[in-house]
Amino acid sequence: MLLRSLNPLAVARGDDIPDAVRIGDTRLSRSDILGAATSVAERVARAERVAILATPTPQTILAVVGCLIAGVTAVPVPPDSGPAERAHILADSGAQAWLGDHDENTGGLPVIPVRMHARSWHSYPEPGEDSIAFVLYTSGTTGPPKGVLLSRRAIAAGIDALAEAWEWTWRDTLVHGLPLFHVHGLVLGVLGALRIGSPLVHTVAPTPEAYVRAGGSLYFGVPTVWSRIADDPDSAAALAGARLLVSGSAPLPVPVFEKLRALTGLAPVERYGMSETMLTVSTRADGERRPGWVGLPVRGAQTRLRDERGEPVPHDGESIGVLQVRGPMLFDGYLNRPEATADTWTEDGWFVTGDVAVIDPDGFHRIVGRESTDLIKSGGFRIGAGEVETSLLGFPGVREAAVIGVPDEDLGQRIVAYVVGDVPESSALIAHVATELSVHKRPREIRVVDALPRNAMGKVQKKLLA
Ligand code: MLC
Ligand code: AMP
Repeated sequence: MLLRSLNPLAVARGDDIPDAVRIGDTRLSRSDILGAATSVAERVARAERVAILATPTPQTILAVVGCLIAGVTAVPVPPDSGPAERAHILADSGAQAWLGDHDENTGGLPVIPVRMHARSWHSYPEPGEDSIAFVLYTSGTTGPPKGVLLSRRAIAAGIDALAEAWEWTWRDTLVHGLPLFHVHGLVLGVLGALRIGSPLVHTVAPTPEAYVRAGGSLYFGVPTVWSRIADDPDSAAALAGARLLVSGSAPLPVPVFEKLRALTGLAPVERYGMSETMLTVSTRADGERRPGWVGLPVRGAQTRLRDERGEPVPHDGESIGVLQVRGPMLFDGYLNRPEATADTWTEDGWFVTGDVAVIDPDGFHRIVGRESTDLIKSGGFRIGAGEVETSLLGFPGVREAAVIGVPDEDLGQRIVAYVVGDVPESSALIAHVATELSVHKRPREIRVVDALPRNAMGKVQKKLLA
């Protein structure tokens, strides 16, 4: 029973863990986390949903764990989100309080500070496994981000399946420096470590030097992080003593895989996931690691390919289809969006990922790309073209805007905006998006054009822009 609990502190080992979490200069033992997070729980327990300013700090971890202990749904808010994005997240989620520091964009919510040194030892009953642990906001092709509802059951199943695939135990020290408002850095990267009982070193920023200094056995990164490490041979060589280097959230380029293998002697483990599905496919610690391929369905997950008419696509290693998945780690729908939720499920109960893939006869998966060009992955962040276009159109003088992702060595894809209108300076337009939405959603380049290519129906033909 204890092991099935999502109360991440109810791990298999009963003893304290001295450095359960190191983040920046702060070290927290398991009992520090339990005492301080339970004190948070006491102050939020009467709320249903609370927003958490998800800075890469110990306070964020205590706030999240406090919500899990109390059975309150947590809504992580990206710390660099601008007024438009933040207002949307707060209004759409219906958060009743703001856990974290005061700032000018707390939407009038009561602010509950997270006190590092407060302690409570009250014991809360384990909430039901169907209760919603998180609303995670993620971009769609159009419109503002949607709130993904993740249950305790989904999170526990997702973490346990990966622990099995990666042979992840309390003997590992996990290292990463990823943002604390997504599945990768927060759900897997913090709750995974706490549930399994493996100490976590969060490096605040995912730089090569910080990864080396941390001296762990299990490392998480998005491909941009691995590509920067591969370009820094001394840092890469210093990771040779690790057990597993895990890459995900975007495709790991084959040359980066090969460079890492040459410099560290370790072939990276690649895995595939989504905010909506946790991680469903991965290469295994004890299995083949094939460059450019993401491996096999994890325990409990199933996958299949369908063509545009919904017909089966053979798993022959060559035929391309849209990947559909199912399993206990999937989300419970988008908050307040029954139609969008229904659109992503087939009648027979599979989730349509929107990713195009190939499956070989041994069940190995290769992700070929996204079905829609309007979902961009830049530095591992998912960004909807529509959201950025709406922001650009709000800038005085901009009459039309079309946003695409173009290949980029460092970021995987780089956001480029084509704009029609009287635009003063590109930098003003870039800063407008960076401050209104969030910094990683800003175009890296603005191209002012006389007209956008449109088809007979008037629809912008983005393929011609690329
Ligand atoms: C630059 N900056 C600006 C700016 N231009 N700020 C405001 N306005 C402007 N116009 C500042 C930034 O604030 C930042 O400052 C600095 O410049 C660098 O910004 P950047 O170039 O955007 O960041 P960079 O260092 O390149 O980031 C790379 C990265 C990041 C890899 C660290 O992309 C990242 O953290 N990616 C992780 C994404 C992730 O976790 N995805 C998981 C999704 S879950 P400062 O001060 O901050 O340095 C998922 C499921 C699954 O996908 O499968 O896992
Ligand atoms: P997000 O919602 O931010 O979790 O983004 C999910 C998307 O990231 C997926 O739909 C994929 O397009 C992409 N993705 C995640 N992991 C991988 C991977 N290993 N290879 C290729 N794409 C990936």
